[in-house]
Amino acid sequence: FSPSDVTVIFVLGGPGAGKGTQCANLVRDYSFVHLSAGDLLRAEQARPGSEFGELIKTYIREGAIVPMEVTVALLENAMKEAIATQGKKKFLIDGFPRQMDQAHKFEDEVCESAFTLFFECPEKVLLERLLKRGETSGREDDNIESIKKRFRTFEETSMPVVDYFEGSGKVVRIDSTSSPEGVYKQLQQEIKGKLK
Ligand code: UP5
Ligand code: MG
Repeated sequence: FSPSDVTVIFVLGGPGAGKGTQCANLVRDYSFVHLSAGDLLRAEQARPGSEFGELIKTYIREGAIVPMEVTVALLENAMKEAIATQGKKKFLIDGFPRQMDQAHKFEDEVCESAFTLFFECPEKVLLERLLKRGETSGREDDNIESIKKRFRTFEETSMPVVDYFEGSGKVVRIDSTSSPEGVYKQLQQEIKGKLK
């Protein structure tokens, strides 16, 4: 596909900030395709015969960032498939890019982002949410050891990506501490006028 044909919005925020929850709202009310890099990695990990299964599992449990070639290929394939099967061209790319080199690779080789939605929330709140979800999620990284590592990776490696886009005035910040409904109201206010 041609980069000029598609719109990409990056969705970033700490672990448990509500990226997936709010993307689901946007998909319901606007014509977006939601692609969560984490969900794509988990699906690839579970796919029988995947050569990356073990590697992905280890990285996710350690809260580390999977080598970007794997993630960018999964995202690009999913974009191509959505365009081919649904004719949709507006993408919410959730949980990516979470390292500077990924941001450059994606914007150089796939498509430049229109802007980044950034969900801000204190770690204390995130921890509560993730531990609660961990009771039922079955996610290998919803345990206290993995959560602490995810927080560190987010602060050290992913926040610089947010700062970078902030530098070019391309970040929409949303406080995601309140209820899911409250956050969504604020989100809709902030992006009014930004959506074609
Ligand atoms: N919840 C949501 N909003 C709430 C609110 N306002 N009030 C109260 N509760 C709220 O929400 C998390 C939980 O909180 C849910 O139970 C929800 O009901 C509740 P969710 O919407 O799932 O938050 P989200 O930000 O999507 O949290 P998630 O856990 O998915 O974030 P992560 O960034 O940690 O996970 P992700 O799946 O993106 O990545 C997982 C791992 O994959 C990474 O750690 C990494 O190892 C790997 N990865 C890569 O290597 N490369 C990538 O590019 C992407 C991922
Ligand atoms: Mg998520």
